[in-house]
Amino acid sequence: MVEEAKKILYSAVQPTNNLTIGNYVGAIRNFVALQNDYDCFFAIANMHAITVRQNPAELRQRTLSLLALYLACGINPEKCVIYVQSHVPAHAELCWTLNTFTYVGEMERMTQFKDKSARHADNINMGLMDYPVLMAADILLYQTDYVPVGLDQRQHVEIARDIAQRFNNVYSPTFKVPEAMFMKVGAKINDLLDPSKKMSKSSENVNGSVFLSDDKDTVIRKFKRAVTDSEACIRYDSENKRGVSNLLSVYSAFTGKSLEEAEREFAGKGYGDFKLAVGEAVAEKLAPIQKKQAELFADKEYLNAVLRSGAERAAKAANRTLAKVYKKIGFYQI
Ligand code: AQP
Repeated sequence: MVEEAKKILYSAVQPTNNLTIGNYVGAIRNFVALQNDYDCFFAIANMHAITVRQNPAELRQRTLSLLALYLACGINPEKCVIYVQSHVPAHAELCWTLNTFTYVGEMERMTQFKDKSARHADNINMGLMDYPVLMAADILLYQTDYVPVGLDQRQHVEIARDIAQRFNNVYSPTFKVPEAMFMKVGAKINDLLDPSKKMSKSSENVNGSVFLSDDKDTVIRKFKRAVTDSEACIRYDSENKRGVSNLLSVYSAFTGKSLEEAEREFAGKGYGDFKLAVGEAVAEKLAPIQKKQAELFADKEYLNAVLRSGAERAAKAANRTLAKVYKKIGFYQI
């Protein structure tokens, strides 16, 4: 019997700031869960990272630290291709080509561009605006079927689909048209102090975000301070009880219990006990990851070997697509 080829999955995380439990729940833990069923490419998106000014030494260090985190969380480099975006030049090359299939007006309307332009008003650079096109290049290079991301990235996957379809219509089918993949629980973890906005690495108030590097006391202190409401009832209602619903999502994501199970567990209990239980569940899960990440981070030789092999495997797949594109658009080849 001929074995059916696995579908292709692509995702990336930027090595910027300190990663939050939002990045873990919305992205990384899903990578681990999906790696057995798909052919996976997981990138460390350092080219996206420089759309906001970075300290070079920190960017280098965070690149390796994110790799160590991927591995510590359980992403297996034997099963998945793990690599650094700038190690595969095809990303920049395809991005340039796709720029000519993207309209300025579309990019100006992107929520993340508007948001980051407001936050970095002194550096509204072309890269910030072009971010979605580079992301389209990332995804389309690998003939990706699914892109597991948090809900904040929905618009960017949509634009990648539009660009792919536009190119395919002008020439002939060249790119697979990808689909975003969102998890039922945790596709958007919100800020603990302002649950109307997503938990972000770059939040102004660090107490609203729980970082993957936070120690147990810090995690528990942050959850204790989380904003709830005055109803004193632990039930999921993301419209009217944003704070409590957000905490239930975190609890569910970190314990594997469903939202209903979590509601039943805390029925009749006070917010104080609830917040403490959420904090403890998160801290318990983070401790072994932090330990493993520190061990891996110390082994540069191993990390470099993973990246060398990842870059080679990624480039092979990416260059196949790029060659097709260059042929179709009429670039003379020797
Ligand atoms: N709060 C979140 N809930 C669920 N998923 C989330 N993701 C991010 N925040 C949440 C998902 O994590 C992946 C990587 O995202 P990223 O590297 O773009 O990081 P970010 O946290 O979105 O970055 P910020 O906050 O905008 O910080 P800076 O300023 O450092 O770039 C994606 O799949 C994302 O959906």
